[in-house]
Amino acid sequence: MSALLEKIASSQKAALEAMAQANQAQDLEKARVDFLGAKGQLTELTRAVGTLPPEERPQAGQAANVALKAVKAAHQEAVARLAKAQTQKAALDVTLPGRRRPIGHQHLIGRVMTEICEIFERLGFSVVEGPEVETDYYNFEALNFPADHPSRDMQESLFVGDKLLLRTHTSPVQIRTMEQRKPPVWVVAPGKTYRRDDDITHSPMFHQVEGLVVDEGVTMADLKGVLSAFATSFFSPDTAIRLRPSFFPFTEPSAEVDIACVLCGGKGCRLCKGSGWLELLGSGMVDPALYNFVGYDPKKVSGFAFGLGVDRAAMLKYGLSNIRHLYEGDLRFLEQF
Ligand code: 2NM
Repeated sequence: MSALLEKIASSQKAALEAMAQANQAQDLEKARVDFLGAKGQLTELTRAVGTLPPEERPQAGQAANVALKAVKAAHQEAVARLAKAQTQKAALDVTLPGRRRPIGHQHLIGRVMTEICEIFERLGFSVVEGPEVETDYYNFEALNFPADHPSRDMQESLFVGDKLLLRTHTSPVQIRTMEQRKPPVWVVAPGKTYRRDDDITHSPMFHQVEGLVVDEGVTMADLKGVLSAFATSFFSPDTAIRLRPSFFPFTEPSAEVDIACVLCGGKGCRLCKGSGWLELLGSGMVDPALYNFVGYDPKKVSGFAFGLGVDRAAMLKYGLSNIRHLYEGDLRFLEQF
């Protein structure tokens, strides 16, 4: 084999390698000029075929043509490969908007608590707050609880000291308010409350809104009117209420307030256990004994009070069967509100 044939073969090999390895347009262009340009290696070798003795020319000419064809094809292939990489890069559109992070929202309990307070504010009440760690005096004594009342027991309440406990209701806030203000008093006290309770319908920490109205000439009719207005506003405009006799140490008389069942409307179903009614809150006329603790004159003023479980109200309004749904932080539950 002639020396020229060998040179053509090795130049073809080098050209194919350079084309295949080119990852940038300018590398590819350099390889094209080096091998296929006017003064490129393969171009020169092809030209050199004419200087061979006539009998060697056909074989060398054919080899040069085959080499040129193969290297040109490799060049085309490399051009296409680089163009494709370029469009893939362009597919990353940096002007597209970013992925949105999900935004949270206020917890169902907080929202219902706010909603309840707003209803009472529209009725003329103002919102008052107080400490969650309370003294025995404000939590029990001034609320007319006898010394041997079962809820004063360690089994029922969460004590943090001898005469200090986590408040078992927000009523102490009402006592503190009466100490500070003269009648007329129209207040609601929302907040966290604590009891030694933990089952499917009880949580050791729960939420209450308690209300208190004290003025001259306040009667049980006012109590029923206010609580009826609340029930129709919170549930639906046709929600009926009824008062059932009950007992609380701080009210006399006392009444449990029921609403017509939110599920069956009063016909009787599984939720209301066939009665047509659901217990919503406790209430009553403030026991005059309380006025002596706060310096009000029981002969001049009268009032009513009520206590509403926010968790329970939320469960009734949204048809929840298990109080734990409110406290487990499961997004599949919370995202529905
Ligand atoms: C209830 C039921 C009945 C109540 C009483 C008072 C206070 F301090 F003013 F006397 N606040 N809340 C009350 C009355 C609470 O909860 C079931």
